Amino acid sequence: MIKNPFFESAGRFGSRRALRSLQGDHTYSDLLSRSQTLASGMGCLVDCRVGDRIACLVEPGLDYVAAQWACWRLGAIFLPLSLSASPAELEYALNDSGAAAAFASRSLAQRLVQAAKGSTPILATEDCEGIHTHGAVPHDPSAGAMILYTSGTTARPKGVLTTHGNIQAQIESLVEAWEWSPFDRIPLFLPLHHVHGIINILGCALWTGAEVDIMPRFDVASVCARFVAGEYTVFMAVPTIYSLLVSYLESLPADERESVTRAVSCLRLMVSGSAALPASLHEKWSQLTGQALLERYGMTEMAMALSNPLKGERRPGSVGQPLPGVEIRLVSETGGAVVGSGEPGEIQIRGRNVFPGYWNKPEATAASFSGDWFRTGDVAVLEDGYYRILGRLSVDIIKSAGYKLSALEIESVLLEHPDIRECAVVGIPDATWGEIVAAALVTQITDDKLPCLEEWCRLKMSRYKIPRRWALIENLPRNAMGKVVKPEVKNLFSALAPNN
Ligand code: MCA
Ligand code: AMP
Repeated sequence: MIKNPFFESAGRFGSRRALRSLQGDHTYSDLLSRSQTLASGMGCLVDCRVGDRIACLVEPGLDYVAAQWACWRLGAIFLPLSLSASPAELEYALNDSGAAAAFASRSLAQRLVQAAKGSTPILATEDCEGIHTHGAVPHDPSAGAMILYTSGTTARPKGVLTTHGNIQAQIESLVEAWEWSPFDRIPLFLPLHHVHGIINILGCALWTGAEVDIMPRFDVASVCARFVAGEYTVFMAVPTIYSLLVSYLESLPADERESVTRAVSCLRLMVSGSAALPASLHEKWSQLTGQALLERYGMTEMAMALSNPLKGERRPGSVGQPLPGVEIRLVSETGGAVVGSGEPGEIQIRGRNVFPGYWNKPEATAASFSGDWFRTGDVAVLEDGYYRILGRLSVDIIKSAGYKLSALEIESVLLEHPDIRECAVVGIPDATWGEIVAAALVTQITDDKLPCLEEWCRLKMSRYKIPRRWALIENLPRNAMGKVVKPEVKNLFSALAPNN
């Protein structure tokens, strides 16, 4: 019987340390046995069938990995929920995925109970100590493995389904390109409901027998202290984090700064991705640390597609070349023809890394493919053998702190507020956050009541989606067809003083 490659390699790495976390250190054998226990417990508590979706709201650490592997042992689809999701967002994910059950750390279970409103059984991972021996499910590369929710050009997020075969292709491509080894040690502070944390960091590390230092959140001072202690060989983060690191380093006395930058210069690889890395930040980081950041480009629907080389020129402002196993073409936005070097076109991707479709959304799936090519909605140009991202086809997609946000989704939530008549949400450029969410409102809410509106937003959406800038206006700028002119909305914010 074919076994999941994760369990096979974990078996080989046995007593090597896999995770370090606030809960202690855990070996690969610990991961295997805890995932076996959770699978037994889950199998005991719910009648789980192959292909069932199991939602998990679990803090980063042993139980997160064990829950992922337990789902796979049962043949279920792992659905990691966001720790920062609002009750409404959790409810949407449970309902849209039709989750058979949801597992949570005991401290988080109450959030799920509220969100599920009795329609999904909620179980605490701590209660999964069952003795039920589930039948071993053969590993099927074409079977669903994971669903991640992504915000896009629709008002509601879509579930991106990936198969075991996709995950294997995504990880093997990165392990080869970036030469992962069992001697690598990497910190993990990114959220574990997105590909960057799940595949690029946790997945690649555990696939190769490396060590992951799990932190509950990004804390710039602790990360720098660990650099100095020589704890890492590899580092991966979003551009916002490099920007926060630069500000922190610049605030340190010269001798302390020097000890951090010297330590950073010893890492074998530092990667940036999830959003555009400004060339100025790339250059600043090189000046400070001597490290040339490796920028890569990816998307939830296919994980990583393009990367600057491990060996060779890492060009600031560019995302490099296709990763192993990934095919790419650029297609003209107007004529639909494949364009050549030097001409801009939509990035389209083909390969075993590309997902089969959105969960239960055949129309959205059909619209996102052209034959077997996945249409990313991002526009790029090929220059001297390197791809450079120019922007996105949709003005309604915002990238803030590495999170992909949908302006339409935020607008539809704001419109649920009884005092908001009309609204338009845009992303405005920001040196630290990439873009900041800004909302123009036609409303009777006054400036002094904006903190109450922000409180209301917290119940409805993740903190990272809440607008940071507000413009209270009489009418939204519209064209002759009555459509809101988003570039004009953006301009409103350059004319206004910041609210906070
Ligand atoms: C936080 N703040 C913000 C934002 N977020 N301000 C503007 N815009 C924002 N988006 C402010 C808060 O108001 C607060 O300010 C201060 O920053 C600290 O907030 P906090 O929530 O504590 O921030 P944090 O926890 O330090 O988070 C920053 C972060 C986080 C670590 C950069 O946003 C993060 O983990 N981002 C990465 C997301 C990610 O992994 N994306 C990958 C998905 P004040 O103190 O004044 O109140 S994309 C993907 O997976 C694809 C496949 C790919 O290509 O990788
Ligand atoms: P997500 O769906 O959250 O996985 O975000 C994917 C999107 O992030 C892509 O479609 C791009 O718009 C953006 N992205 C990822 N990496 C980069 C990068 N290096 N440069 C510019 N945009 C990026």
